[in-house]
Amino acid sequence: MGDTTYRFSIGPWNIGRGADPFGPAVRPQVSFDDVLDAAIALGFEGIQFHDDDAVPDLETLPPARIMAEAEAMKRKLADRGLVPEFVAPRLWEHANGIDGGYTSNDPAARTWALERSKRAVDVALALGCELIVMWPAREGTAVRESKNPIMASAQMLDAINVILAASPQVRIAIEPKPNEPVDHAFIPTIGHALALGSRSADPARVGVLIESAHAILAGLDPSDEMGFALAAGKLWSVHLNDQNGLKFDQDKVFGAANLRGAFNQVRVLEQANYAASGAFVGFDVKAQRTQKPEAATAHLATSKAVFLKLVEKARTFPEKIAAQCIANRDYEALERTVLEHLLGR
Ligand code: 3MF
Ligand code: MG
Repeated sequence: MGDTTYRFSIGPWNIGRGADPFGPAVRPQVSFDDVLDAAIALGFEGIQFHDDDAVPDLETLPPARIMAEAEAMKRKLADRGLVPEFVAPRLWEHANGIDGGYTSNDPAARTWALERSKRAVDVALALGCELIVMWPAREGTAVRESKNPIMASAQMLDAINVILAASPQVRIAIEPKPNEPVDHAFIPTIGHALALGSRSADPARVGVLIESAHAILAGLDPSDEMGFALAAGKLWSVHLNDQNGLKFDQDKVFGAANLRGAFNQVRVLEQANYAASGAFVGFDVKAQRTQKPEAATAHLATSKAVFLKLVEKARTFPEKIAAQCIANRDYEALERTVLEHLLGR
């Protein structure tokens, strides 16, 4: 079992304004500097960026300005003792990415997506960070016949290779999600992501970021998805959160829907000594819409507190008793051992 200390990270989108598809924002915008202050206050060391979180308006700025702003952001983090964890090209909010980026049916949009991704690499390197997160948000279909999945898979592979070619330093963590905003996404699971990475120009530089809720939405167990990636040495970041079954992406507090499922995610991270790898633990959690502005970071504090409690639960798990149960093929006894341990008998 691991005995090292975890490093935690957040993204500015985790302190949101409470907008949902049925109603507008209900809280004032929290400035980026206030996000950094909140990160420090909550004990989060890593900052996750979309490319345009690091350099707002990067679509309209000349390359030299983009670099200057990214370098200024690097200094801003360093001054506060923070580090950049990753940069994700945000293709899904721009008008050009309306039908996806890399797999858009519009060739001009595909070119734009590749160019924007190369720019995200420049931003990452100027920030002093080498990890690019690829969340293929709109790379998929609402109308199944609208795209050719064979071609789309080749386009996703090309995109990975373009990013790898942009710099020998850069590594890619693919963050798969099976649906939302699209109906069917082209890289729905960790298996798809790792298979695609293994066919890339440099498989050693392609890994994954696992979001708990995304695995649940795919009908999979997040801890098994993590185990699969860990066994391959490919789990380079996590977005821990929770999800109440097959609904819209809820981004609930870690452990809020399934505490035992959360325990098993922490346990597999402990079993692999994830903390010692230096990779971050991020929480892709959303403040509830009802949350008042002054308490709009409570979901992050709770997620971290639950995580640390579950680390204790993993480290004090009665391994010998569990091993006996397994040796006796007495899984009912194992079930009870687990439940009693979690309940704090
Ligand atoms: C998707 C992600 C993010 C953000 C998303 C929110 C890297 O699960 O993790 O992108 O959550 O962009 O808008
Ligand atoms: Mg996420």
